[in-house]
Amino acid sequence: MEGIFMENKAILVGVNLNKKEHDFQYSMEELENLAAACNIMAVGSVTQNLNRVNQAHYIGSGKIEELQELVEETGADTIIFDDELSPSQIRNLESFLSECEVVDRTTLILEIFAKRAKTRESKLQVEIAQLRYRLPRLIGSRKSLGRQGGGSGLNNRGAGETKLELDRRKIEEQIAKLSRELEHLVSQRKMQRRKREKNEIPVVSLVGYTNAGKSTMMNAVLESYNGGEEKFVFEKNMLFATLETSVRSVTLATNQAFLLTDTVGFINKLPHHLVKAFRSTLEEVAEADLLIHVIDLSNPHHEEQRQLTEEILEGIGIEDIPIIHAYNKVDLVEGEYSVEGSNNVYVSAKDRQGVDALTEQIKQYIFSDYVQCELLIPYTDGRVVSYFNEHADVIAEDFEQEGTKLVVKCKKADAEKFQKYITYI
Ligand SMILES: Nc1nc2c(ncn2[C@@H]2O[C@H](COP(=O)(O)OP(=O)(O)OP(=O)(O)O)[C@@H](O)[C@H]2O)c(=O)[nH]1
Ligand SMILES: [Mg+2]
Repeated sequence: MEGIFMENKAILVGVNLNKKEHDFQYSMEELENLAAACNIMAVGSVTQNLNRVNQAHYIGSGKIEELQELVEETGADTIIFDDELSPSQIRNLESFLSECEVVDRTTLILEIFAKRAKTRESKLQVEIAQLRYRLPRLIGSRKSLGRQGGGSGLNNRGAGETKLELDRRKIEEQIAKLSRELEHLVSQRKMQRRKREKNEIPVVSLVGYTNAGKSTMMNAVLESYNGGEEKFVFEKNMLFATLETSVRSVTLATNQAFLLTDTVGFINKLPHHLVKAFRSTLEEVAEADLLIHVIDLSNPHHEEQRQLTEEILEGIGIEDIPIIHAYNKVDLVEGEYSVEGSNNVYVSAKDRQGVDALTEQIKQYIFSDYVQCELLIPYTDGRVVSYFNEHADVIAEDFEQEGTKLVVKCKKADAEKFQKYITYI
């Protein structure tokens, strides 16, 4: 399937609104990466400074001519716009540029998500987002409708060619059907989660911009504390390597356990259909006890990426959860580094550098209700000693005449539960 795109050559088009030069260049670079992730090679770009985009065709008419010339020169077959185009903008542009397929940033992101989705849940989420995006764009767009099977296929893939033949009502029915299935899966997962809550294991979620190193960080922690016994998660230098949330349990040397979750990465101009479709995945983040915001310090745009991630988190209603900023990839940063703000740790997930410092921070947040106490447990209650050995950080163990003397750091709740054995707190 991927072969289809190999020969695709595209021209990237962007509008620099109000001359926000820095952001703009970055956005265009990112668009090129998104295209590459769809196996499309950028062979040129057309940009325009505007105070607001052209309602009818996004860029001005003069620019369209320039674009046409560039298409002829380069033999490009696809034109990619850096912003989401309205249905009528796509239609108008296609009538000017009849030889090319006109797509936008959203199409690319949806395409990448469709390619990477593995579980039934994420497949459903992507398919629903694709159908929602496509629905208004099918109407009246004779060309896209007649195109299935031909063209580069960007508008036709993922949700399946046959669905393009469906009329609006049928697509709506399809969205409803898939949404019901998704809801069912989500409610199943909620039940599992509730079970976990009963066990009162704290949950720590890794969040952040795509490619920041969340999955690598997860693997670094797993390797350090679980001896690599747990299944590692997929890490790769590509946008949106992770689409599904993975949960692993981590047990520290102090017997303190927590669940660590790896999540989907964010990106600038994340399509709103996708945010909506991935809401259930993101909701899981909202239930975490602590967030580790992974930031790629080696990326010159890390500050923008940090802000964007925080905005998305706010957008899904995450405000009260404590956050640790884990500045990652320090091995790539030359010279001194230090970023303003509190709760910062500096790590190289790849080189396993700073992982201990990060876990120390994690411990301070999620195990803050631990207390140190001394207990004397009669030999007849040996099971209590076993309990503390499994659930607490045992600092000292002595065998005295009356029983086992333990000095432990344990949960407050445990100290209360076994109060009668406590000799000193
Ligand atoms: N040099 C260096 N590279 C790193 C470090 N951490 C991660 N990487 C690399 O960065 C790339 C992305 O890492 P991932 O862990 O997949 O990133 P992610 O945040 O999970 O990305 P998504 O799943 O796409 O959101 C991989 O090629 C990693 O090897 C680091 O500390 N130093
Ligand atoms: Mg990942």
